[in-house]
Amino acid sequence: MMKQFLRVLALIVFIVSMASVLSTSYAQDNVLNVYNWDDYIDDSTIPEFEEKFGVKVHYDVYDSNETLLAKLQAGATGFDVIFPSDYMIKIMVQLDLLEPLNKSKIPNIKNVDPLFLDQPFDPGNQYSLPYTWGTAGIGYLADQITESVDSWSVMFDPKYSGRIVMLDDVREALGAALKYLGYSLNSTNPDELQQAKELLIRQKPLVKAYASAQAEYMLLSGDAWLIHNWSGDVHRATLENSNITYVVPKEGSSKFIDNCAIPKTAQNKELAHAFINFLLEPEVDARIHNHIRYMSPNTAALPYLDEALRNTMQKMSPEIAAKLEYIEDLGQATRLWDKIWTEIKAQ
Ligand code: N2P
Repeated sequence: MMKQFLRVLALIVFIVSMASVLSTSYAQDNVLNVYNWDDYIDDSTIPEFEEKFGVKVHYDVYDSNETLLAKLQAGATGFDVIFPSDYMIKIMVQLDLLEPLNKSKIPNIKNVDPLFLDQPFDPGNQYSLPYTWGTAGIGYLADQITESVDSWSVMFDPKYSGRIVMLDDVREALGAALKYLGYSLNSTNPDELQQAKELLIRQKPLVKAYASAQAEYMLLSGDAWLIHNWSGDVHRATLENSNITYVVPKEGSSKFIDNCAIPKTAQNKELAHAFINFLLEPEVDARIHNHIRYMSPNTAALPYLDEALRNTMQKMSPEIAAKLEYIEDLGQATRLWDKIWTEIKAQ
């Protein structure tokens, strides 16, 4: 009797411990942690991936490259797929934070327009593949701002005090001020940077908020009339309010390519590759871009893109396009930029 009881007990202990071993490995193999920019995916891609691959995706968002970098540098190991911009890929490679991609696991690379491959920030796409691209500029309410808007000057006009929102982003905000002053947005010249700093300090009393993710909603609610923001976020807002207009100022601005990459510390590199490959499926890519309203670097997705979005992609004038710059790594000057930004924010 006693023996039989012990045998049953042993069996129960065995089953419980096997179940916990199995569920641990299940948890590791079947969970993908994605860390993306806010508002950078449609609603069906994640559930569709979860269903197709029988996995669970944890999805979290950030609103600047610097936030993403700080998280990784602070030792966060919970991310399997991230979406740094061009210059941030370069910085992360230098800091040895990225895992080389195994291209044999991403056959959909064939769908990517070669124009967006092999860029100076990642020669040979060893660590990254392009996800989307766009520009920074000004989104405004055309029913409130009746003058023609073609220059950064509106963002410094006291008439619009309390209605102006600037990106909460060191590279973009200081970069816009530098462009308005006629300098490169990658300037490391202390005198030029001092002028940009003074300009932003003079502007500060007019600024309602420094905001990135929320700016589009402030424009939609009418709390802001002029927002410094990225193209897709403003274009998405135009679908809800046709008074909203996006312009790239004539002095020039930033352009970017945001990319999929896998951190070195990722826990599930296999699934991370599968996810990147999934994002590059033509229909998936088109559905995402039809929603986020940024530009797609995926040639195979073009036939599935909304016509309005395709037109936006072709619309930019060559003169303005020539004045756009990619943000670049500032090297040693990063400290000076950060110091200036902190001083502006502290005003
Ligand atoms: C999306 C943010 C755009 C990213 N909300 C700019 N690199």
